[in-house]
This record gives sequence, structure tokens and C-alpha cells, in this order.
Amino acid sequence: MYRGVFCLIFLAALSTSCTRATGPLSRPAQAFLLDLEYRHSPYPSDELGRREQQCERTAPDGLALPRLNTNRPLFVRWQLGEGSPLARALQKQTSWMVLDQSQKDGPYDLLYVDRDLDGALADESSLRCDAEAEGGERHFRYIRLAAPPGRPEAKYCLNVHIRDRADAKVVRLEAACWYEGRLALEGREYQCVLADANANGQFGDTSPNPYKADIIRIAPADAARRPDAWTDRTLHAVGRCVDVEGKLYALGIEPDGTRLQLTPAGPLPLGRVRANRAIVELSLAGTQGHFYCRAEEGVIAIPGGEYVVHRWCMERQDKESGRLWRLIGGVEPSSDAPGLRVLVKERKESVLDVGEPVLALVRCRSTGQDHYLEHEFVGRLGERVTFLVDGQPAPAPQVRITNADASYDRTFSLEPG
Ligand SMILES: [Ca+2]
Ligand SMILES: [Ca+2]
Repeated sequence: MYRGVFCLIFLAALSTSCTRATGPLSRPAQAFLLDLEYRHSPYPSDELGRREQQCERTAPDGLALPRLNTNRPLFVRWQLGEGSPLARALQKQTSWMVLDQSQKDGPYDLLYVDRDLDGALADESSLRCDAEAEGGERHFRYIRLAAPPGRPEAKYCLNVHIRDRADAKVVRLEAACWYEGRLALEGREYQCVLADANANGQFGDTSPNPYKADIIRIAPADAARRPDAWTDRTLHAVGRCVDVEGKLYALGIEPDGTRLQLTPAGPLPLGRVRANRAIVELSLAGTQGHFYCRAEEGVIAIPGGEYVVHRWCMERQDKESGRLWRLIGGVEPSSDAPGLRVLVKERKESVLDVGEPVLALVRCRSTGQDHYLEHEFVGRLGERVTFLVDGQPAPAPQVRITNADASYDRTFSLEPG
């Protein structure tokens, strides 16, 4: 089995530590404004993000509970952003959920959510999980919170997934809603999608760890709806600035997600990052923004700040065939270890040690008479690496297995999947 990883999306994380991108918007004369519309789906795109956290065994003081079947309920703390309309309606930043069992010693298949945002669970009816469990997870999808009277902005859609193992009771909270709209920007139309990737009910969060930030996609309106994750340059962890086709804009986002503002940024003081000479592109993300930079001789210029490496790309042309090989490394997101950090000082040069050598790892797993081979390419930081040839996935690697007297000699193709 070939365990290739073709996904470089930013996944949001355990912690809710984040900072706001902006306060309420004030409009400079040259700003581009966009009103965004609310969208929701029980099956949101992966890029909308999610966060994982442990369940808790005890209820907070004063939480009004429904009548539960189980005497071992699990509690889920949903930490909301300070500027979230949900927190304003609730008048506090923590909303609670409780998981129940319909049958003694059965799975946690019932969930109570404070859908009317009154701070109580006693008035809520139970939600039952989907019949199908996948990958050891049970799913409560499309939980729609009802905006209280007078607070139409306090609407939200949430998916809750529970991994219910003996050793771990973990929930994954996932925004099942987002905001989007069309933006005319200097003669061109763009599709904007704004996601609450850290699932805290608030839009426009930045973070030093971009995997805990929210996400914005600004793509030409005629671009593919789901671009290839390895080569996409339209998806950005939210930061102070956003790069739209080479031009920098200061980014403003209303915390309720309804409005976006882009203001042309003046010249920003830049620093340089020097990487391997074969690096042709570096993608770095931090509170300043998330930038996809073309490199010259392995060097990029980028606004000063602290960044996390999101992706790097090397290119090499086959002299005989003329085919262009691209080697792309993506740093896997993780909750508290976002990967390699690089500090960029204005008018100074930093060194970033990424690129070759790349290791081809093969693991063998046996279950009785069946043997499974898992393979992946890994960079020097442990990042996942993929190969493209003329823009297409490279042919699957092969493994030849033989024994001492060659009575067994077979070659396997390690296809993805
Ligand atoms: Ca309630
Ligand atoms: Ca958020």
C-alpha cells in the first residue's frame, strides 16, 4: 500500500490560542469592500478546518443538564472566540455539549448541544449520530445553532466527530459553515471563501501557528473550485496581509464573517530567506500573512516576521527527456508542533535548511499471512514529499522482493491508496 499524502491543507488545531486579524472595519478611501454570504453543508470541504480536543469527565458547576441515560457522560468544552457572535449571544466564551449512551456500555451515540445559546442543555433534545461510523469515528453532522431573537448574526453550523476508544475520548469540532462572495479587484473578479478553520465561532483569527489560524481563499472567479493542493496558491492562513496574484493587501475581516476589506498595502520592509539553490518556491505563513514566494537561486524576499514553513518546491529538468521534475515538500500540520519556524528580520538574511536529501521509507506490516508495504517520501524535517513530472504525479515507485535462492522474485507497484 502506498501511503502518499496529497493534501497540504491547513488543519486547525487543539488549542484556541489565536489573535484577531482586525477589529471593526474602518474604510480607507482606496479599500475594496465585500459583503459575504453565509453558506453551510453537512460535508464541508476539508480546507474549512477543524480542531481536536479531549472530552472531559466532569460537568462545570451550574450547567443545567438533560436527563441522561448514562452515568458516565462525556463533556465537550467549546471555546468561542471573544468576538464571536455566538459568544456575544451567550454572554460568555464557553459553550458546553454532553455525550450520552442510548444503551448501557454502548457507544456514545447521543449528543446534546446548546443550540439556542441560552447556556443550558436541559432544554435541548438529543441528536443521534450517523448510522455509519468511519475510521473509528462517529459523526454528528449538520448541527444548526438557532440565532436568538434580535441576533440574526449568531448563526452557525457545526459537525462533531467522536473517536471513542478505550484509551482516548477525543472530539473533532468542524465548522460546517463558511462565508463567500465575489470580489471585483482592480479589473478582475475573484471568488472569496472565508472559513472558521479553528472552529471557534469567529472569523478572521490569526496565529503565530498558522495551523491555528482561520483560512481565506481568494481565487480568480474562473479558476477550478478545488485546485490541486500541492500547487494551489490561492489558499491563505489569515494574516495581516494577503497576496493576491503578486499584489499585497492589508486584510480586514469582521469577526462575524459577513464582511471583508482589502486595502492596497504600501511597500513593506522586506527580509530575505536563503534556501537550497534548487528551491524555486517557498510558502511561508505567520501572523504577517501567508505568502507563496518564487525564489531566485533559492532566495526569496518576504515581509519581516516569524513564519512557519508550509511548502517548498524544487525543480530539475531531465537533460535526456526534457521532462520537468518537481519535488514538493509539505510540512504536516500538527497541534502544537507546526513544523519548521523561520524568523525573517527586515533587511537581513535568514537561512532555511530545507530540500534534499529525501528519504524513501518503506514499512512492512504483517497480519498473519498477509503483508502490507507502506511507502512514503520524507524530507529532512520529516515533511511529506511528492514528485510531479511535467505537472502530473510521478509513476508509482516499485519494490522488488526476492529471497536468497531467487525462488521468490516479485516486483510490486506501490500505488496510492
Ligand atoms: Ca439551550
Ligand atoms: Ca476562527
